[in-house]
Amino acid sequence: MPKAAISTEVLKERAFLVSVEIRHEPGLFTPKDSLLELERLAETAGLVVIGNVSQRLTKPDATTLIGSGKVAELKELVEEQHADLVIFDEELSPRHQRELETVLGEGVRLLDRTALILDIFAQHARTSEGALQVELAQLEYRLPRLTRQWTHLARQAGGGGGRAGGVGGVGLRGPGETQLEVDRREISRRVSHLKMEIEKVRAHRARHRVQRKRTGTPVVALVGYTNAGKSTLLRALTSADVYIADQLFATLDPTTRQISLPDGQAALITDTVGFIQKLPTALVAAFRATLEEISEADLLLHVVDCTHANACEQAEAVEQTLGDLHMDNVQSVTVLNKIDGVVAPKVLADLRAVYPESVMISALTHTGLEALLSQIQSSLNSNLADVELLLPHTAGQLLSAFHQHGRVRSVKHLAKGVRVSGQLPRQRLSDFAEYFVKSAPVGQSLIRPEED
Ligand SMILES: Nc1nc2c(ncn2[C@@H]2O[C@H](COP(=O)(O)OP(=O)(O)OP(=O)(O)O)[C@@H](O)[C@H]2O)c(=O)[nH]1
Ligand SMILES: [Mg+2]
Repeated sequence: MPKAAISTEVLKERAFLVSVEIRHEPGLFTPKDSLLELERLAETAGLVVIGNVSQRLTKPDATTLIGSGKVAELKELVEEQHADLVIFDEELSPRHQRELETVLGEGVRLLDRTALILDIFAQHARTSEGALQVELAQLEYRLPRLTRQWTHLARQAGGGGGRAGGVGGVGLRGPGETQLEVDRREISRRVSHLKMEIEKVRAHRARHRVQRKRTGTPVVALVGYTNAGKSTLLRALTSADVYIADQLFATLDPTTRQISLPDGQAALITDTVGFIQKLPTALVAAFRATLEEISEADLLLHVVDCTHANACEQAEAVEQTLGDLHMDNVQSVTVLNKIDGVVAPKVLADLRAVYPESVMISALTHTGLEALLSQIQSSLNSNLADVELLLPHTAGQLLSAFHQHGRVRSVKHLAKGVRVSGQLPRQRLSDFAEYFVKSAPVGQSLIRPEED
């Protein structure tokens, strides 16, 4: 029905994009590639992109970011092309936001990349946990940017679904300064409430993880750039009915399923939110409850879409985000996905040079999955060291940590302490160094065990 298709397109809001390049602060992506990504983000949010402008600067303008001449040009273009929104690829400070809104006038809404991503998150959050986290991130982002002109993209666009999509209901479009003050107080109260709720979810998840760890089942987490194929890989390995889509940030909430490794051992595999360049770490950290699933994993599978022209930059952005979140000490296997697609030989060669140990697969056609499972098994096994400890009775938390991070083989309660044998991940050995009975480097076994 072409008629219906045309009318939906007409109903879509029209977005004009602005790319800013600061000469001495080169990003991971070229401004052009970053702009292409912003266009995909805008489309994912349900907008139609009608044009763009770029600005190259030595340093950002304190008032309008792009300078008054460029702002005038932008205003003209926006009026000419009847844009409903202007979206900047760079983060706008609260001051930039205020000044630019004043110049652009009431009929045009102004967003930056972060606000756009938050809107997509709000549309895609499907669980109450996801919705809570998105709402908190949105409010924290908006609080310093609260202005009279502010309106919510999803609400304007006529829906935006989900509980988080409805957070505009706190009365952000106040008529004047007094109303703004009321709104600010209300939002601060809501932020405190959300933090408390998220803390409850986090504690619940932590308890659940401890229980899971007690069974000794290792956890493998899928990480990677958005749209890399993480959910497709989870489905290929477990037949889980997860949502897969050729759009950015299709997955927001973690899903965990069990897999069987070639030696019969079971492992749990978790799919979660993807990463993207230029996303402020503070914002990623708002997904704390979700991200803890990754930080507590025994192994990360870093999924890379090797058909993407920016595959190397995307992989680098993921590594950087993992570093910022202090998760780079968890061992990881790089998985080059989509090898059934058109892979540029140079991109593949570059990726292989950086990640020589990578495994090549196609999650779609199930190519290379057996090799991947063997790699998961050997990585999990090689990372564990056999240990025997004598923990003093006072070191209850170390015993819990052993249960949580390692595999406990036996526990014996003796007069002098608790004798535990099992396996620990190598990166955690130093936490227990004082109490080694076996497998400790000479001289480190400070407590001599009582004969059993
Ligand atoms: N050709 C090809 N396409 C794939 C492959 N794996 C995934 N895709 C496609 O890539 C797109 C994204 O897949 P998802 O599994 O949703 O990606 P994701 O990493 O979970 O993405 P987000 O949840 O949005 O971060 C979908 O259109 C998939 O069909 C593959 O091996 N080959
Ligand atoms: Mg996904």
